[in-house]
Amino acid sequence: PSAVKLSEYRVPDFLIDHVEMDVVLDGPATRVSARMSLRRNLQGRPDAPLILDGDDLRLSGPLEIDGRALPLSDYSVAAQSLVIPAPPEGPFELHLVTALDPAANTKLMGLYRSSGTYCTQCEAEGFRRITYFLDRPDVLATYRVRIEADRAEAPILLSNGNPESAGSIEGTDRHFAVWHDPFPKPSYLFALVGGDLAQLKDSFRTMSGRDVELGIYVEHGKQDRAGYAMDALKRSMRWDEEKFGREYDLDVFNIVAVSDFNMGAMENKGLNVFNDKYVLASSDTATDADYSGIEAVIAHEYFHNWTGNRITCRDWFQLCLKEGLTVFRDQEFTADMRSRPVERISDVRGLRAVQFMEDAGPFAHPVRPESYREINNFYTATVYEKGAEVIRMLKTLIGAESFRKGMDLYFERHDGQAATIEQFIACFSEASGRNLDQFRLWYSQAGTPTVRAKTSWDEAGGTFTLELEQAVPPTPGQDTKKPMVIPLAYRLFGENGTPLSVENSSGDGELIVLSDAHSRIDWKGLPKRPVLSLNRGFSAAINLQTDLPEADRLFLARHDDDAFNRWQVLQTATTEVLIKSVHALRSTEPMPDDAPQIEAFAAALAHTALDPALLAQLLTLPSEADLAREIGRDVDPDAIYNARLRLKQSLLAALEDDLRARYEATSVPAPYVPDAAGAGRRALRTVLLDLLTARRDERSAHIAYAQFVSADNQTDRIGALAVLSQIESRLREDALDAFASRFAGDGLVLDKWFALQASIPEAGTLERVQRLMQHPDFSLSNPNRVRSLIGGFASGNPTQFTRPDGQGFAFLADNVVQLDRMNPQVAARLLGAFRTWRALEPVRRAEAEKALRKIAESGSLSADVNDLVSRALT
Ligand code: DPP
Ligand code: ZN
Repeated sequence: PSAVKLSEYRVPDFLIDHVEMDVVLDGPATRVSARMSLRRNLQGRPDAPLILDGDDLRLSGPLEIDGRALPLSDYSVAAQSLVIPAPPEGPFELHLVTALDPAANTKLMGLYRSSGTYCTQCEAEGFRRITYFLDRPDVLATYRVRIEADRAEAPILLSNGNPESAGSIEGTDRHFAVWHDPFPKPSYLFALVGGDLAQLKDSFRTMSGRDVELGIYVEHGKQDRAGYAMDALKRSMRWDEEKFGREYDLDVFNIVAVSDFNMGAMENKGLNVFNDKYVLASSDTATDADYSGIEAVIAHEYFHNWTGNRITCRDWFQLCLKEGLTVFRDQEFTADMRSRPVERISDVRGLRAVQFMEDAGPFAHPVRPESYREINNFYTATVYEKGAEVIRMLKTLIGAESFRKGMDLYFERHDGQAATIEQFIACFSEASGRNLDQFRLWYSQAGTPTVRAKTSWDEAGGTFTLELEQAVPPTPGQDTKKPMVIPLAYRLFGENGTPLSVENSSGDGELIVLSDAHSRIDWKGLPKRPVLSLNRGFSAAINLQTDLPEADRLFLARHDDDAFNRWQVLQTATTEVLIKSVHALRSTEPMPDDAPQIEAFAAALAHTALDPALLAQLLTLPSEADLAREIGRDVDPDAIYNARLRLKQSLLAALEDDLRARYEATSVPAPYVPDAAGAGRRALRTVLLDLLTARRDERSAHIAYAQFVSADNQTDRIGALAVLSQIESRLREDALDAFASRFAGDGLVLDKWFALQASIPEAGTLERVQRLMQHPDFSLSNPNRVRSLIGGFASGNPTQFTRPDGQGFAFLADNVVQLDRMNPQVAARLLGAFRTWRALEPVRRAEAEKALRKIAESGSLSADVNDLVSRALT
């Protein structure tokens, strides 16, 4: 398909104000009747024909306009569109009926069945697979939806909005329910569910005293796993009132968990549909990471009610308007619910591991792209996570007070509208009185800016000087870049770690706003050279290169009152040592001295007052992906793997007694509580276990196995199994077997088991993965299983996916081609593993290219896969 361009946006020629739908759920004979109240848009082209979008649709019966059948000569219909060249001039009602077979819908877009439950997914362009429509986010309509189904098969019938009526259909086993959504919404927020589901009920009283009924619907027998999600929902509702003044607006809020879902969850108005991974949790089945994932995704989808639904996007180029902002909001929520510094560290780890990689490779694109061939491929870390960083930088730049004023203005001014980034930013320039034109480059320029910082000290004048230099690397389609607005939070420390309060020459308090390519800042009248802590809390989403002397680093590791930067200093130092080791392993250079790392780790371990969650972060080495990104070119994943293992082994050799003592002191007493404090201690325990077993020998296997068998919760169990699975041993296979029989039939739990095995850094893993594809609990039609096993191998196993013989790449290529016929979105997602293929050393790079070419040449590909493969190869 040809590219859609932002510059070619045109307002719709027609508008739809209201839709009456009647959906008869009846297996392969499912029918959808839609009556749309249409009118010409006075802003549109006066003589334009009416063109409705469709995708794979079949019309059942004639088209009617205002109750009269339209002659066949007056319209043309195809699977992808319905055209009425000369519709009535005044407002009219168009009625059409489509015939659907939801069970045959393997793309999981539109109306489909998941374990028998009828459900929908319409973002971005799924509604056009249900009926012909103006399926674009700037066409907002109210909906009344009648759903009819067999009562035994689908006792639960849900749609958006408030319930209006329900009843039996006399003389049959069937029943119906009618839902009305009074808030105009774009079609991508439409949802409908019909099935036999269990319900968890609760209620919430809003800030103005209205009672809202809350419901979470899950498979029968799983109600007791939905309690945490319900609790997270109520906390989200309260938090949005307190922090953003946002109140919920319908009488009911429902969440339905389904097991086959392309994404994490979907924010349909009043009826969120979730991947069950982000709803179901119990101490026996879910890890702390699962619990915090549930908390974050429940909050994220709920927050969309205002940022996404009440104010939506004008077009899909503006996706970050709702996603970046809503990720920012859910990250703030998590920071308030848990530990702020720990949340920041883990968000930044995630940003660097995925978004920075994306920004540095063939898939790089601006936070607001300007062209796309398949919008599904733009639900990316750049739109979501970098989009959130842009909001955070905006807040840092204008201050919390102006930021809140700007948000209030945005809600007030654009409620009920489909808005743009320009309109959003205008609210903040008005609220702050600041010109944000240059700031908007964050939306249009791709690539991660690099900032080089050089410090100097003039003893005689008592002047400390910081010279800054920024550059944004070229990215596909953008060869040259302009300087960005980069907000750098900083603090100067004097002796003993006391913060110094001295004005800098740019005068912005403890904030430097770098907006030129070069800049120089002076601090005058200082008695001694201060120590600079820069980009505190990762205030700007950049690559920062500093020339901090070793002594300053040690000082900051000890005294910085910004926990993020304390972590960063240690990460940077460890990264440097590991990169030197990688070079040494690939040459005849001597191995670097890791004594400073050992000393730093020892100091962290000795710091008993430290939050265990923070200590866990401090003791976690930069990941293989982090190191590959820092190395940037000619990457050898085996050398990276060995360098990390070697450093862990020297840490163990030097600190074994301390590590063991701390490990033994860190057990968390039962019963399991999924709170931040317990999660932090458990995270630390597994990080320590990983270090304690770094010799990877039989004794190591026994230590990990002991934690595995004694665990009374899934976090400790899977933590131990993850460590054990890296050690080639009989015990590993015993533990894996025990886990599989304990959780047989529970796909969600077995996903962890699939992913762990897929990540084993051994030559036999590819065969193991192929064997596991035959496992009775694996299925290519379930996106979660595919992501765990195949995605786990491609994205979680750097040494085996990139095997120099090319078999890892070829395996992925074959599966992408096969999956593409069933579910293009899931197939395309897997290609993310190729985002860094060009940075590999030549042998692996050639094999990666071969695999990509094989996909490209394999015939009829979906738009999704075709788009990514051709971008990867450009
Ligand atoms: N809009 C969904 C979300 O990010 C994804 N389709 O919440
Ligand atoms: Zn979202």
